[in-house]
Amino acid sequence: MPLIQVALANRIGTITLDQPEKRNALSNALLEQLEAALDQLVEMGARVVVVRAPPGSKVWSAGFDVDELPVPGRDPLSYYDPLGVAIRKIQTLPVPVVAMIEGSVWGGACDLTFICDLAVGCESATFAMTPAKLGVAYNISGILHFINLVGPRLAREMFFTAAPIDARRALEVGILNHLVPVAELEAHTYELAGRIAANSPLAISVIKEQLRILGNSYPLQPETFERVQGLRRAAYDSEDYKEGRAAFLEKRKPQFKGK
Ligand code: YXS
Repeated sequence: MPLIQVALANRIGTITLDQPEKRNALSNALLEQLEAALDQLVEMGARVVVVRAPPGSKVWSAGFDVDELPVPGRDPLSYYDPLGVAIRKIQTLPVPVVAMIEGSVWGGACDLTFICDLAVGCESATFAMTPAKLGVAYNISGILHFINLVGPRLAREMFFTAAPIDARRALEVGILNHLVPVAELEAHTYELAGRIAANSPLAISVIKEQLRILGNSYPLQPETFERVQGLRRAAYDSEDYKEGRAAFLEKRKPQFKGK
C-alpha cells in the first residue's frame, strides 16, 4: 500500500508523503518506502529530490508513528531503527534533498527536515520537537542535528518546551532557507531545485559529503558515549516513558513523575 507518491521530471525527483489519515506519521513502512524511493530516483538520474506533503496539508508530518514506539525497556530511537536509517540515507544521498514544508512538523519529522539539505516553507509551516512530551530522551545524533542547525540555545528551548516554532521565526533561525506565500511555494521550490539540477552533480555530491563529515565531527570519548547510552537507558526504562507513550495512545494528558 503506497504511503508516498514518487515522480521525476527535469532531473528533479519528488516524494510526496501521502498518509493523511495518520497525518503522515513516520511509520516503519512509510520510512522504508521513502528510503527506497530516494535510491530509485538517484538511479533514474535525479539530481535533486523534493520531499513534500500534498498541497493544502495542515500537517506535513506528525512525527514518528507512536503506535510503533517500542514498549518501555527498549531504545525507541536506536541506530538501526527506520527513522535513523532514513535520516542517514538523506544525509549520505549523493544529491541534495529539499524539504518543501506546508503545515506542521512534529517530533522525529523535525529531525528529518532539519537534516535535509535545504527547506522552503510557507506561512503554515511550524516545527515542534516533542520527545519530552512522551518521556523520550531522543538520541545524540539527532540532538547534534539541532545544535548544528539552530544552535544550542534554541535546541534547548525546542526540546525542553516542545512548543512549535512558527514560520517567521523558522526563517530567522535558519530552519527555513526561504519563506514564501503558499501560492508561490511550489514554483519557488522547483525554481531552486532547477538551479541545483543545472549545476555539476559530481561537485555537488562531493561538497554535500564534505559538509556532512564536517557537521558530524564532534569527537566523543568512548566512555562519554557509554555514559550517554546509560543516561538514555534510564529514560527509556522509566515510568515517564511508559506514561508518556500510554497517555498519547489513550489521548489524555500525561502525569510525569520524573522517574
Ligand atoms: O484517532 P485516529 O485513529 O483517527 O488517529 C489519529 C491520531 O492518533 C493519528 N496520529 C498519530 N498516530 C501515530 N503517531 C503519530 N505521531 C500520530 N499523530 C497523529 O492520526 C489521526 C489523526 O490525528 P488527530 O485527530 O490528532 O489530527 P489533528 O489534525 O487533530 O491533529 C494533528 C496533530 C499532528 C496536531 C496531532 O495528531 C498530534 O499532535 N499528533 C502527535 C504529534 C507528536 O507529538 N508527534 C511526536 C511523535 S513521537 C516522535 O516523533 C519521536 C519519537 S520524538 O517524540 O522523540 O520526537
